Amino acid sequence: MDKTEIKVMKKILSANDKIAGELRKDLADMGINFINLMSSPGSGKTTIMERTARELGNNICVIEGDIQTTLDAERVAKAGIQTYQINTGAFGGDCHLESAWIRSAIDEMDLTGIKTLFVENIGNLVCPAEFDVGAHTNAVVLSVTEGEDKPLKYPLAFQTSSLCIISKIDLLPYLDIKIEEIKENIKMVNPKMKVIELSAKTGEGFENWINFLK
Ligand SMILES: Nc1nc2c(ncn2[C@@H]2O[C@H](COP(=O)(O)OP(=O)(O)O)[C@@H](O)[C@H]2O)c(=O)[nH]1
Ligand SMILES: [Mg+2]
Repeated sequence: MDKTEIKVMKKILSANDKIAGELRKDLADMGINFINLMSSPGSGKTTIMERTARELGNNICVIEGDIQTTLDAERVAKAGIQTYQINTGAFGGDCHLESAWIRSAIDEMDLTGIKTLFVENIGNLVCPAEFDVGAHTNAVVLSVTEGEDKPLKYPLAFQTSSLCIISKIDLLPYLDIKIEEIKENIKMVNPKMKVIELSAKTGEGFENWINFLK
């Protein structure tokens, strides 16, 4: 019984990985950089997307992943860029996005002139890290309100990412959190991680993210 379950899971993941690999190559051939943002709910992904859209304009587009609602897509669309919402509620409420769904989404989008495609993955620090969506860069967002220990508790999201955005740094004066300890914990699970500290609210440090994208 156990063996059958493992076999099925492997099959799903290998099918996902195959499509992810093709997607990564196809987008690179089209000159499009694909960045997958992962984090727990509320760490500031959509706010980062809104500010990025206002700063970089319409050569970027966003696929929003949520179990329910088009709220995030509506927010980012208001910032003036093409958005597409994937809701997993209709097909079982999955807590992650898969590469085949990204493929279907981009087939319906107009990628003319697009330089960067973002995916805002479903808010959750566990499942999205298990599924390769075909991105060239996985980025994990960790807000300063979440605690120093999260990289240690949810290592996979940090190990499958090459960039960590430490967000909401404008809140540091009001918190007891030690940002150096967050960074030490990030380095402990992923010594190669690039770290950018920013506030999408005040714009502090945001230029480092924009420079990274350019
Ligand atoms: N103080 C502060 N609040 C922020 C910042 N970024 C996002 N927020 C707030 O945090 C909440 C969740 O942000 P949202 O972008 O929806 O997070 P998401 O669930 O990761 O997409 C909202 O109330 C935002 O206004 C920030 O840099 N500083
Ligand atoms: Mg969001």
